[in-house]
Amino acid sequence: MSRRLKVSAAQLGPIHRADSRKSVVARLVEMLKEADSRGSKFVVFPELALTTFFPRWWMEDQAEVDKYFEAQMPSPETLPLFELARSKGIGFYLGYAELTEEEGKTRRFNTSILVGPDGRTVGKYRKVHLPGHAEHRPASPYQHLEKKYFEVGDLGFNVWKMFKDDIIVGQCICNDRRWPETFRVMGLKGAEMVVLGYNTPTDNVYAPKEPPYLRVFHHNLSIQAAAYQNGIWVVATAKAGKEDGFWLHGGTAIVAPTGEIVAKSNTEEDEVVSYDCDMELGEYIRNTTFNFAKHRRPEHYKLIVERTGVKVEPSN
Ligand code: CDT
Repeated sequence: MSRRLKVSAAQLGPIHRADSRKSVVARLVEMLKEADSRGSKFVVFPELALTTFFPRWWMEDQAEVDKYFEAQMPSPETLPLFELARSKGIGFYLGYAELTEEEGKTRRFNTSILVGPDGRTVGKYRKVHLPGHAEHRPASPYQHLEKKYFEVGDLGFNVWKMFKDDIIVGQCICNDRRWPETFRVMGLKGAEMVVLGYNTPTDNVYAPKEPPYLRVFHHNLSIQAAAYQNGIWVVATAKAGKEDGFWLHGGTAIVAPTGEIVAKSNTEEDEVVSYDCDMELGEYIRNTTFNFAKHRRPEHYKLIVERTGVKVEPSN
């Protein structure tokens, strides 16, 4: 019998500042029910799926910032989602802002978790590639303050065995998808599927001349290349639409190991996108062109881990 996994990407439309956690969780619950009615066993929700994308605002009062964070997961507000998923035997990925006390220190991360079909959290990831800036830029139409509100993730890129067929699942968050290193590390750990959520502004606040169509093109380019170059399934779920007056692009997509988009959203609202994934499809890619053991040449890749930025070094 072939190994298959029916997944659903549960795209969220806008979540406004005034929206309560309870109302958001009710939307997630509705989408999980829809995914269940389609026979999905895995649901992928977006990055920071419980609140508006708050890093767009400069806030000086830490108590105000902390209202967007979760000190507990599941929390009383999110418990209905966990309970429903467990009762249906569905696993899920959920992004949220994590507030934690570790070794007497308060820490804040942009986090995602993988929850198994039995309701247990099997894996946690803390975003590594934090985009944006840390200082207030009053002249900018909005901020992108992930570097102010979050620490760089400290858990690395890991994979977990999930579901009855022990499918090897990895996770990352938003901006991570633009970096090939993200997927290659998980590919080297045997990932068969990588899931992620994102909040991507339709305009590039750092390059206002970049047209919106290029934003979606770069999103697709990144996840399609990652899927093909590692022979894996990629599920990427957006928070989309005009949120508190600021536009986030949609483009939720399920990408096959061939690099082809096999299912995608066509709205910027709450929308469930599903696909029945053949987990053997990537095998021929992982055994031929991207047979890592046979063809990789790490002795020529050392700079990738030794150097962060560019230093011009012509050989002539
Ligand atoms: N949330 C997130 O990581 N968004 C970034 C926007 C980059 S532009 C500041 C992304 O890569 O989509």
